[in-house]
Amino acid sequence: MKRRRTALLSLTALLGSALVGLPASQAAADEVEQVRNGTFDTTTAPWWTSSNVTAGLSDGQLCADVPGGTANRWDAAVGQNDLTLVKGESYRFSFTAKGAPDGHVARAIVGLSVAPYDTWFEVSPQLSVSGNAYSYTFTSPVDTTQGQVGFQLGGSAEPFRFCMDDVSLLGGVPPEVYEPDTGPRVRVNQVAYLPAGPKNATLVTDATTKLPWQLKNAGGTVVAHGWTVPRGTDASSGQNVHSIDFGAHRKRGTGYTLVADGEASRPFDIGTGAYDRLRLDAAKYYYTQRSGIAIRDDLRPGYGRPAGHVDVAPNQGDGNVPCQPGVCDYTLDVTGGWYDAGDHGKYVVNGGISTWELLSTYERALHARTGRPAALGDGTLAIPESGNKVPDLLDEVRWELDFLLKMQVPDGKPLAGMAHHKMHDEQWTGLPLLPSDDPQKRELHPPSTQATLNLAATAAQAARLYRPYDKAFAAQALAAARKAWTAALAHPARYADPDDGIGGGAYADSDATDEFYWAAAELYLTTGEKPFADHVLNSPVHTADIFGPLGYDWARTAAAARLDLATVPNRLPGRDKVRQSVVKGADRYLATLTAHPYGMPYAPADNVYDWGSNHQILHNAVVIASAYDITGGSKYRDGALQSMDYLFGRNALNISYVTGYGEVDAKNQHSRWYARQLDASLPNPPDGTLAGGPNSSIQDPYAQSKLQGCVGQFCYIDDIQSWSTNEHTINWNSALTRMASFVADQG
Ligand code: 9MR
Repeated sequence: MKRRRTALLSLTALLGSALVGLPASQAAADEVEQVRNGTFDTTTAPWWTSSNVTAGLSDGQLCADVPGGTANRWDAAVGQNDLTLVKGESYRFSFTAKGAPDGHVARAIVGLSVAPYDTWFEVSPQLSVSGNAYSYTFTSPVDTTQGQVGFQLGGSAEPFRFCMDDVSLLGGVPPEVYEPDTGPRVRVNQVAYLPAGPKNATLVTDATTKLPWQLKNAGGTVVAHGWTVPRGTDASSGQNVHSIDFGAHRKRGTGYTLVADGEASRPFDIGTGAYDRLRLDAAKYYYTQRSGIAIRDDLRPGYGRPAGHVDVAPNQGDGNVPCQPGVCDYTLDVTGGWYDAGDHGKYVVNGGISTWELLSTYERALHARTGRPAALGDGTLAIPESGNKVPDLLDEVRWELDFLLKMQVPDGKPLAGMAHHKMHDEQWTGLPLLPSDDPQKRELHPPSTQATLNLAATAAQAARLYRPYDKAFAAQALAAARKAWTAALAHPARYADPDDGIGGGAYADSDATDEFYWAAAELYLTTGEKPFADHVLNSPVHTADIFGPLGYDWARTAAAARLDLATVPNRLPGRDKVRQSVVKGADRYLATLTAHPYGMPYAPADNVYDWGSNHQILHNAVVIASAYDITGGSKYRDGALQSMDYLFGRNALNISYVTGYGEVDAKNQHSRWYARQLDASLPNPPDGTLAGGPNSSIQDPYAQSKLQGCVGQFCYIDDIQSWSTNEHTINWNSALTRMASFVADQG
């Protein structure tokens, strides 16, 4: 309704720009309205609707009747085409919107009006009857005259009425300066320091000379004091920082604060209880990720939900899944397994590393000096299988292993014995969407060498660990592993297509030598057979320097082999060298940690934080922890413990990246069903869910709208729309489970 000025340049804007010190050229850019008739005073033209939507004027707004029963957001829409956007220019996208009844979602996008319909900015606010005003700033990644503003309204079972007004796309606005609220400048592990462990903190300050610090107990009494150590400018944050070491104070307690430079830290504990709880919570994450089974509310209060993908409409089910067109002529029952992340896809590659890491958590407990297998034993995780006399962690992982085995190409079919790379929806779905509400067709994607070797490695590892509990399953797993190994040798270079990223992630990897090494190592550890030992010994990966700054992950799996060869008892010739290589890797990560003013074993080249950096930090910590398991050297134990501080708040954003832990925690992780930020009737992720963390490449539009130009640690935002910095996944929580278990064992 309201009239807008175009080419607006107000005095306050000028003054404001002068105040924040923008260059004159930027301050003087004209703000130009791109949307035509966003105010709906006399007509709805030139706005279009999809054919199933009826729109008209109502009280100077555009109102649309949206049908129920469509599958995707874009199945019902209102929009305007032929908008011009200029690459690198910032736009303010604003509108008011209402929806009746309450609770429906509009996906508001700015994108390309023709195929491939790229989206440059999107938000999915939940609408209310009373209405809200929305305003966002983003920077266009392209030059185009075929831009579109769209309001996608489909995907609802029920019809609803949508009204909008004052739709504007204003070009030439100053890029938004997003200022995260980082709280007190004294940064601590907000969860807990172990009484006998290291205790370090970081102070953000302008001071360049040492400052006094005080440790106060919950009653405010000073119980320790000392001096900070100036550390200069920290590359990972761009901040001038000091470090504080208060490790000499060992008294247990809650509600401690650390005071320096006139600021008091967020409160923290000195104790062990939090890590006993975290070990369980991090592993309990997997039950609520299960596909193919109803989640029981009595076991996870607030998280009960119907079974997903069990052939009940609107699901198309996972019981009878065809391949993508032209890929195969059979269907497979691939029910079960864990959903990968905030999406409903199931991927063998990523399932593989996650399975390995959870099994390794269990296997470490069997062999390490501080290991306690009972801590994740029967009855610890509150899962349906608790009480069956099998360790709960093995029961949980079995849910995924059974799925991985189902992904193997059946005998008699082309590529028999290989594993399909992944299975997921044909198209990406919107948020929120419970697994049981996903209407998309599910498809198997081509088999790959990497998926096949992930299956071989994890099934071989499973064979040795489940043998005491289920001989038949152990034998089945080993047979599947051998078959997969043989198939991979016959097809050593069938890689997943890096462009196969519609409806699910690509998980592409163009090097399988590390997966061959890993599968051979697991087969050797389980069978002791010479051909597998020979493959390990002849692999160039066996002697390669594999503990680089980035750390291992789903695509770089050599460390899985090296760590297991070093820590699981075996008679591999030259095993001492293998153990030394792990200790050498740990020494390097310790050196990184010691040099880092935030005390973490992660300093990627050019300060480029990787997708899921939080788990890379944990993985580097796993190498340090393994060096402790190998040598018993206390510096490795302390380094592994200190690595956790960053994740729990000793960081530039002063946030704990684990839901439910720390005074300020990440809790809006990108997820289709823990989507409380979009729908108040849904939960946040369960306690113990790790957020991906800072990602310098900020691939999602929401992060791009807020974090452009961010430095390292700042490339993160706790918003459900930020899938590139704030998702949760099975392969990140496995790293958390692995380290939480190590830390709990040191208490
Ligand atoms: O974690 C994955 C990251 O390493 C890749 O670079 C990225 C792009 O392929 O995909 C990430 O994994 C996502 C997957 O593709 C789909 N499910 C959610 C995963 C976590 O964001």
